Amino acid sequence: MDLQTITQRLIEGDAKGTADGVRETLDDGTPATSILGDALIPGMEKVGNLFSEGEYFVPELLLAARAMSAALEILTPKLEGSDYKPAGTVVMGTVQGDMHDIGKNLVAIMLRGCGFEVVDLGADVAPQQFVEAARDSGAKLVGLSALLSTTLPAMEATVAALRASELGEGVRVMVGGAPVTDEYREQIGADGYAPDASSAATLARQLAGISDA
Ligand code: B1M
Repeated sequence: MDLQTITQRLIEGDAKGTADGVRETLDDGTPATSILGDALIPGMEKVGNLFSEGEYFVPELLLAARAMSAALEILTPKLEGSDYKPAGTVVMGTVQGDMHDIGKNLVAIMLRGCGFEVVDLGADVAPQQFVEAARDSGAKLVGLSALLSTTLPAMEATVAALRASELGEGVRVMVGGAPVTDEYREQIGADGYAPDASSAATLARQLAGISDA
């Protein structure tokens, strides 16, 4: 099956068709990273554009998100299959007020794939929950995701809560998500920004002091 057919099924919110297409394409020998980057992510981008243009509404977004989750369930073991050495623990979550978790889940998959243990707090996570999870797990790295411009202040509040806690500067904070920029990262005092899941994995290794050289 060609990748455009998978993209089309995702845009139509056809979870079973998307999952069947992913399975078939993997069996044909297409790499999981290509199915993700060349079929699924462009599909979600198109869904976002249709929503912005008033062609799609929340139910269509939900159907597409469900199809994406079905596809990721199949792709996850392939994306995680890598032989990096253990790299430490990362606490991950989408910030308070924000329910978008697909991008955050992808970042978590990539981090696990390059050897991190990930404590995934899910979506709509309060600043204090990040602080407690970092303290309890001993993580030296915290990853914050935000997809709404209205939840960027919650990202800033989370960085502030981590800095004000006993963890202080001892924990490194990485941020990402569609409305986040490196300029914003600097403004809120986070340590690193990554625009996508694969650069998030590279950044995490840098922040954890692991050289890929
Ligand atoms: Co909503 N939504 N949504 N939505 N949604 C967006 C984000 C939006 C851009 C759509 C649009 O208008 N074009 C818009 C935000 C506008 C803005 O704030 N600027 C929007 C809106 C407005 C809303 C609601 C307010 C709609 C409403 O109710 N009227 C509502 C808010 C609910 C809430 O959160 N409180 C809402 C709801 C939803 C659904 C629940 C229906 C669903 C989410 C389901 C889910 O996640 N389980 C949904 C979806 C699916 C989307 C779009 C279509 C797709 C998001 C997605 O999954 N993208 C989105 C439009 C778009 O993004 N094009 C949209 C695919 C994913 C792989 O990409 O998440 O960007 P992304 O993650 C990337 C990078 O950003 C990066 O790596 C990832 C992988 O490469 N990254 C990181 C992400 N986190 C990172 C962390 C890192 C590093 C990199 O380090 C820690």
